[in-house]
Amino acid sequence: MGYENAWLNYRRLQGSAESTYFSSDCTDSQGRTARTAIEELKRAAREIFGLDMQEKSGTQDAGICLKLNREAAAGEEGYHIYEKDGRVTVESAGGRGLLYGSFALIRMLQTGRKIGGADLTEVPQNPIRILNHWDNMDGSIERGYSGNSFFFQDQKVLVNDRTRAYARLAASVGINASVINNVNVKGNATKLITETYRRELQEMAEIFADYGISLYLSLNFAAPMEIGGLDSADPLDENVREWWSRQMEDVFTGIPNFGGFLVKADSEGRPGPFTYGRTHADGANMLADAAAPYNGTIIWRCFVYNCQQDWRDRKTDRARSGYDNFMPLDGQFRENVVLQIKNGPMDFQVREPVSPLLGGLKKTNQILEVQIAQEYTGQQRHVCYLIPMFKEVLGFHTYCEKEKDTVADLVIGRTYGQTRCGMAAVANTGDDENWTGHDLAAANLYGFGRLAFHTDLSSEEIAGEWIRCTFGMQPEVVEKVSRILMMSWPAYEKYTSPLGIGWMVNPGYHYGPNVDGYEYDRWGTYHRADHMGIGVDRSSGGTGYAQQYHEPNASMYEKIETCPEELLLFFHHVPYSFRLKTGKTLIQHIYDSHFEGAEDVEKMVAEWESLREFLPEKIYQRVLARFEHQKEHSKEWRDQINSYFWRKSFVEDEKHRTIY
Ligand code: GCW
Repeated sequence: MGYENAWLNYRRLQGSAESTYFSSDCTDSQGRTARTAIEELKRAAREIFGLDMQEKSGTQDAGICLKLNREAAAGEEGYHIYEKDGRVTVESAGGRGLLYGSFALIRMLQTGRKIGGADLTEVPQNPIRILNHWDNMDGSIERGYSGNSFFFQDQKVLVNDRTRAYARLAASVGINASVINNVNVKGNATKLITETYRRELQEMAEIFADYGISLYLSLNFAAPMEIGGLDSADPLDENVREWWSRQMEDVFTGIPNFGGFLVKADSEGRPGPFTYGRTHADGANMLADAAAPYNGTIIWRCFVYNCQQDWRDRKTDRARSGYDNFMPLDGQFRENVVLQIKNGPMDFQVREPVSPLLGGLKKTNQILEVQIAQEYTGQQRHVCYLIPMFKEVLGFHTYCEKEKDTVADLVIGRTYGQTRCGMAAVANTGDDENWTGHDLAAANLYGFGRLAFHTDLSSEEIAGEWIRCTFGMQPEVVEKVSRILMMSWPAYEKYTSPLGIGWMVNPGYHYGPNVDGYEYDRWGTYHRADHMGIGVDRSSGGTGYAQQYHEPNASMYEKIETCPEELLLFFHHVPYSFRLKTGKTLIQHIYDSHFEGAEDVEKMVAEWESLREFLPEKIYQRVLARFEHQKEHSKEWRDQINSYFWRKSFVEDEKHRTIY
């Protein structure tokens, strides 16, 4: 199946003064990413200006010059773009910087920014900017809503022109690392570290390297037993350590530009160090010692919780588990271990508090893990632009230090000076021709890359860039699609939540309303609604989760009066009669927000319908079809949740609307 160019949709610019720069280019770098950059500029010259760009040798007077300067202040991945006397220079200390700078130069054209007089320096803030693909060897994708995998099919690794197209898309927004297989490593995926798939992975790694992307793999902690013939995977067992050392040497020397491994252990049935009474530090450090000779990185996920919980038990709290498991290990991990921490303590719900591990850990490398695969946020059948959520997380003050205490400070490495840290996104891609299922979901993939590169960018700026690159610069399109994106996350929260309650979904699928879907399950996913009220008491009198935060956050969450209202029911069990700051009772807020959410979808659809004349009919119709579904489905959410709480509380809707 073919694929489209997503935001690299270079469209003709008639009679633009900028075309003078794109008549010729030159570079003094022989590196592969500089070569890639030159090819990209030529493609832009051709597709945007219809020009056949001439390459000049060295740094002669060309329209565009990619200048490698090892002393450049922008560093290896940063770039300085400056225009003088009719020629524009992209300067960097490294090949990745020249590539990112070239994409940035082209983005200036796509977004209508003038090149003349330009003087722009950008240095990526997050050292690691990584995509996690939960792709399986059979070609399926766990929590994938955009078709099948383009990395695997029928137990084989795929390397083809789509591999290069993927690397080009990722690099265009500054992604520098990618994990191609599911963290739930099963069956043949365990063998990805062996000779079985070596040739294809070498080919893929070479293509990734052309775009400055390091290939990573998810590994199976039980591999020594499953493919190594050992009878243990105990990280303190000498034979196991030996085995991993040999494996790591084989992989790191066999696959060029290989970055390291992502590990999900002792979680949801995956094997790990707990099996042997060892800690996660024992497990991670064993792998880190084996990878250290190659400067390999071990990314260890903190998504660990006791998934055997009894729903009757009100003391066990899944939200506590990340902190309880990993805080005692702070400072025990090797320098080449990075803990990957989900933005919230539960599991990518439409709204969660920031994980207290972020700001809790002071002596451990950290990566923030967010999910752009919309597992719980509409599965790319509902539009839900998540960058505003990520901005809230990044801007959250953890009070771990007197200053530089935000999540952004921590994962950028500004707080404690780490360099092995950054941001990860569970990817929303697949082999659909538009890459992301819903055309508007590409804004989350684009946005994650741009935000990881530059956490100070606003959600609106990112949306505006993406819209112009994807749909062109027609003002009405830019204005209305931006309005749709910016209202979509709040709308989704209104008709599927309220106030920090998640999990009201069909078990397993995580789609569609089912208020009690997870209420009696073993996963710790409860709302505890009764005829008087709803919510989970996580204050000291309840599970005590609120106390895992630094002051003043702990005290803020501890009390109903000071708890931020958007998380009120995550931290407290609240009577339906409770009056919110709006003066509304909680139950009236539940009714109102669900009616409003469904109305918001009607507004988004109307905005989109008014753009028909400005959009390619195929894309217009493709998005409209999803909007039609979202319109009906948001009403289903509204009516099921409102009816549930009307029947539980028997409190009339003050506006006497139809509730069933
Ligand atoms: O969100 C949950 C998903 C699982 C996923 C797990 C994880 C890859 O339901 O499908 O497994 O979290 O993050 O490991």
